[in-house]
Amino acid sequence: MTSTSTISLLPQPRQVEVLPGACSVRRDARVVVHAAEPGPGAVAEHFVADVQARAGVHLRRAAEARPGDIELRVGAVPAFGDEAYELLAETRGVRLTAPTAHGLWNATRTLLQLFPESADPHDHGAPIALPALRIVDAPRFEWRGVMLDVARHFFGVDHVTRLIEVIASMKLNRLHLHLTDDQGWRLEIPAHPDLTAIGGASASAGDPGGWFTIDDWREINRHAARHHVTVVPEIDLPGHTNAALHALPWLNPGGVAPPAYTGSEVGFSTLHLDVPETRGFVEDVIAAVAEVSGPYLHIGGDEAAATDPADYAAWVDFLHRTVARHGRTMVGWEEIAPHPLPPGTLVQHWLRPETALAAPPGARFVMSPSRHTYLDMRHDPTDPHGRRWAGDIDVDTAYEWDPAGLLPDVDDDRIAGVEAPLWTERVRTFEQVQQRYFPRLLALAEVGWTPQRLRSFAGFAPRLADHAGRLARRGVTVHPSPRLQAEGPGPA
Ligand code: TNX
Repeated sequence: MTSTSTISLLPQPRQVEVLPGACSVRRDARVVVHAAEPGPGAVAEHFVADVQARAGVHLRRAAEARPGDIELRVGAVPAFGDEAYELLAETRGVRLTAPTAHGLWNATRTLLQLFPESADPHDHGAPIALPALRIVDAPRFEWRGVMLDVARHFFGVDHVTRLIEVIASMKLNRLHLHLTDDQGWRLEIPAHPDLTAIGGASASAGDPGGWFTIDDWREINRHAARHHVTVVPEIDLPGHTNAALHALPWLNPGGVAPPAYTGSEVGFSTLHLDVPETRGFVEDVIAAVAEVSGPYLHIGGDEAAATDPADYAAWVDFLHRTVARHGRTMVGWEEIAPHPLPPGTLVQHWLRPETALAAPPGARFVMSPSRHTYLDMRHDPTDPHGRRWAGDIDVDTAYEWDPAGLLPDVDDDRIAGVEAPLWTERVRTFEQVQQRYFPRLLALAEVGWTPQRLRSFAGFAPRLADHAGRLARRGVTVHPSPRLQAEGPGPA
């Protein structure tokens, strides 16, 4: 009989009950979907491709289950929310149940983690052995995010789609792309082609720029949707706007454009509400982004030190009205908090709890405390690439915090979730992007998913070492944290 300690799932599910016997999936098992809607069918299709890639086994699809099959059912489960699921692996087959396609997706991610990594693709006879168990699971938070700053250094569609695949395997479900900053503008806005043609050409350290066309953007959003990840576009306003001011001289008082910026200072640029073209420009941008994006629109709002404080209040008012006109939920960095905001606005906490806490009662929080989630920080003193202003963040520091503990008197229902930002002033290659994310995103995935009472670093460490190794074997670059080596076999 299997014991729970040999089962290595990450993030840790709410309930895992080991059942007697064993579950084996025959190589002629079929994947059966009981649902008329396309969502569950697409999850099954994806799962078939994942099993092929993982174990070299081609499972077929079927409409009626027989013993030994893997069934996906849409139905109620004894856990809360849209993303909940139940996974039953027994001698007579595997059954996944969830109220939504997203829940079934989560169930298939868990099931894939139960598959042996070493299933021999040439062994056509032997069934694949899984532990027999029942899992009932649901996430603590709905927002489990990763941010990539593509403005300081640009990373293209291939890199972003690969990142989506990796984060989705650990049930992270938001990808926030920081699309604009002083150093570059990275999303085509059809009404203003110079924004990208000129504003997209530069990057930090004088490195090459780049940008997403609208077609690229649609492709990223489609790829993300297939992986049950929601893309959150950020247009940083009114500060962090040198690239726009550089590209479009008429946004500047006096009409003279500043030069392109390739340094690492912040807080020196601003758009101007008293330049008559500014509002129309921002409306064009928000309309264009809303048209090709999902339910959220992040308007930045951080570090607007060059914006007159009275103007800043007018900016927040203008931005939330504009975003609401397009039916989107506004997200902004915590600096927007001390201003009137419509209910449902998401305030992203990063630096000062007291600033975030000034938010009106209807606002909710995305927790990105720099001390635990800023992945541009060094892992540890052996890490040559990281920054230091928020302290070293090794994987234990990334793990050992409670999102509900940081804002006094705010409880879980006002916390939408967690997000780890990666600022890229000094991150020049996709290899370095991965090295900054991993293994720390494995910690974030569990912070966002697993209830606090079920979490301890001691319980996490062996699973961390195991899953960091799995990532490395999939070709993902993982920083060789001392915490991995201390706990057993880490990445090769
Ligand atoms: C703060 S966090 C910033 C970014 C920088 C980052 C560097 C936030 C909202 N703004 O503009 O890139 O620090 O660590």
